Amino acid sequence: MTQLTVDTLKQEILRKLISDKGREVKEATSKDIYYVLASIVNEEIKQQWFQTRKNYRDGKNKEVYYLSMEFLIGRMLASNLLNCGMLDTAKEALRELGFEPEDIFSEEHDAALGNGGLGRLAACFLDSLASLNFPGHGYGIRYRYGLFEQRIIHGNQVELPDYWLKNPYPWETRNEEEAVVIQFHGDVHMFKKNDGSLEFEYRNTDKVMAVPYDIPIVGYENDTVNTLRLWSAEVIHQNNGDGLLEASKEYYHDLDHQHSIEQISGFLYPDDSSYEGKELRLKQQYFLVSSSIQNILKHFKQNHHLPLSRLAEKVVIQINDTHPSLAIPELMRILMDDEGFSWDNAWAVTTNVFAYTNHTTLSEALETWSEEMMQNLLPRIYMIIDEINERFCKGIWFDHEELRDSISELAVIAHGRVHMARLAIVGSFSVNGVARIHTEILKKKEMRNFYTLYPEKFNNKTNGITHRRWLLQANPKLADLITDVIGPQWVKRPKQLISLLKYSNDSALVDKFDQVKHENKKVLANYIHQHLGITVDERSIFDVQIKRLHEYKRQLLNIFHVIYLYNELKDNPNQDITPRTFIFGAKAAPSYHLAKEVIKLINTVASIVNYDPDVRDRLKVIFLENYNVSLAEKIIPAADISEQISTASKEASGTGNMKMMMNGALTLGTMDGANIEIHDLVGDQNMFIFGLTADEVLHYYQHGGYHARDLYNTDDRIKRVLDQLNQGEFGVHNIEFKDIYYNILYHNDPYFVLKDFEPYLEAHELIERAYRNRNTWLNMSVTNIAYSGKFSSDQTVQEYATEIWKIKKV
Ligand code: T68
Repeated sequence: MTQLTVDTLKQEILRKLISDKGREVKEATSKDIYYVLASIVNEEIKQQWFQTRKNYRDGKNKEVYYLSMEFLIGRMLASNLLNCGMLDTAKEALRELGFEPEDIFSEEHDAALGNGGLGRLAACFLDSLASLNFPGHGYGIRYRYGLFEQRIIHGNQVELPDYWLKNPYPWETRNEEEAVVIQFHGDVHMFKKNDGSLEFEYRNTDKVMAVPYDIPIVGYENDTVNTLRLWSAEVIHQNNGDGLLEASKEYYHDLDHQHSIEQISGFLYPDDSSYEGKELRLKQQYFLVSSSIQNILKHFKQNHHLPLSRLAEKVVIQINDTHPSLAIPELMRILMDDEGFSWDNAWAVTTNVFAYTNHTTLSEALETWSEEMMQNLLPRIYMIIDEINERFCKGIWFDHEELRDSISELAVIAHGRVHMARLAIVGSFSVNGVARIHTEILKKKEMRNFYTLYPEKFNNKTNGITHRRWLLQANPKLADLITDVIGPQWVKRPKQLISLLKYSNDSALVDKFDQVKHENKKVLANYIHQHLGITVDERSIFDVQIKRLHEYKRQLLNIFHVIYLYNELKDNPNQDITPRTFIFGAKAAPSYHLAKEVIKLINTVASIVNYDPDVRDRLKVIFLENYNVSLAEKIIPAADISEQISTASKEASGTGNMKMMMNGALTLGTMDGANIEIHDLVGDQNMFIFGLTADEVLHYYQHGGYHARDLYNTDDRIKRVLDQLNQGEFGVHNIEFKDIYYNILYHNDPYFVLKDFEPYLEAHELIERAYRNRNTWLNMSVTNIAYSGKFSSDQTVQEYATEIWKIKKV
């Protein structure tokens, strides 16, 4: 990219302020500056974007397409500046013009087109693909409303619509000439052709236009700019004047029709790990895959002068969870009905193109659709799935006698439902989990029959995060310090962070790490003060749990411990404890009652603890509302403790654990997900592991759980906390938290909160002791940073590229 200096950039900003906004700098708002700077960056990007597309058009490369219902990209200005090599220059220029860079960056509304880990992973992967010069692109949906905005009102979560497109979004380009038509409903007619083959015709379908909006994905200082293509649903307008009179009679009907079509890309479903069988969601899924597959095939034909039978030589499609798995029958449909392939030839192509990533073993998240709904909405797709199922079941019956009894657990269609994970496994050449333990559970438990059938398909790809956004951009002070100590090579090769180990005992040096952490904590403390009016002690331990609210993630265990600490302080007001600040950020799915109760509990505890004079600032509870990517960027650099306390076996991987480790926080966690792989690297001495193992949890489940009530009856600390909830001590009118109380005692504590309570307390005591020994603590912290390079998504994407996608760098 062209190298602008601070002065030339300033001049360019001033010039554009006048030409675009008609303003001088002294009249300019932060928003003006934001748009002007974004437009300068766009000019830098456009040339490289064009060049990258041109390179890909020469047809030499195999390309990967990442299909995902979610891309949680957050804000793009700082990240694009960073990747263009302009971030420091831009910050300096802004300051010289009298603006705080952070104020300018925060003019951008987060693009919250995702719920949590799965969507953020997709965004990190795009960043890594571009930064490693891989030809790889994302396909998703341009939801008009992203994930809801969360407000906390009297302690309760209230959801507001996230109309993120209120102001123009400077990173997108509408690309009408690439629009495609998607068909729903209708009837399928079958004809026999002269050669005996079948022809299919669709009649009376409802047609929808999919219009792509393209967002550039800028690689880090390498001139590669890939594309994230987001589809928007629109009405197909007929502007030819014919029948205008007729049409005007249908005015209201037409508006209604338009509304229902636009709803397809209207909003993101806010459930991160439970699934509701809503027809609109199924429409969204088919809308995404049909537009993407049509587009991929069009480009294949344009760029590669090869027959479609050789598609897999140039195209690989990764499907992010089962949500886009209708891409499999969609490709079959196009190959057979439009391109004249036989079933066998179409199947041979399809099963060499798709690879599927599983992100969860939670049963409530497994997608199944009613056969009836599928048949009505997508009649031809349903026929194809039915045929896939028939052939698959026959294959088992004849070739795998040992699995005959399990056929109903394997069948793609069983008991009136279409099982999307089964479809994805059968139709893909690769099935991967997202952390070692997760893949093992898939193989041994959740998908064991499929593993018997297709052992060669199964593989692990442990998740990763982009160190560019989560360290360089979010924590520039730490990044600079690291570069001072070990030189700049780690930026391109994050595994070189390991050289920090040599310095982890150098007390003068670790002091500097301490200073950086302290400054970051101050920044967060200011933010907390500004937003909640609460003063927190920046020398206290910042103990952070930020993630979606879910029972299995056990925010409840965390807040129970806080209540316990509070009780201790009330009993013993002069106790000498290390001050603690417990920081939470979490959205609950709007219909998830218990999760919302936990949010209310955290806020209620906060409202009591934070104002109790007995506590004297030794304990603070902070719930930061509207947790999203840009808030994460503020919190993570300031974390001392990273709470990763899911019920073992439940968290497929986790990625917040990696982000906080990379920023020097110590993990307090169960042996679950990627915590285990963090533990492999840093060992017991550099993290705080507690609680049941996955094997123990699974064993309990097999034997009907454990006796939660016994613990309640025998452990006074537990009894006291639970009774406080039941008796309304943390609520009003005695009724407040009975649901939580009942769920634990009457549903037998399904997530083992009480069972892990004591070990969790003990781990916290170890933390308190460790924090008092500053040098040991800092040594642990630097050790964590040193080993965190393994969790760069560059590493993960490299593994996908060589082991699954078989693609090469351009
Ligand atoms: C997460 N899954 C996993 N799902 O829970 C987490 N689900 O352990 C893992 O690290 C992460 O994926 C990345 O692999 C999700 O985030 C969803 O958001 C989701 C959304 C819609 C429907 C189901």
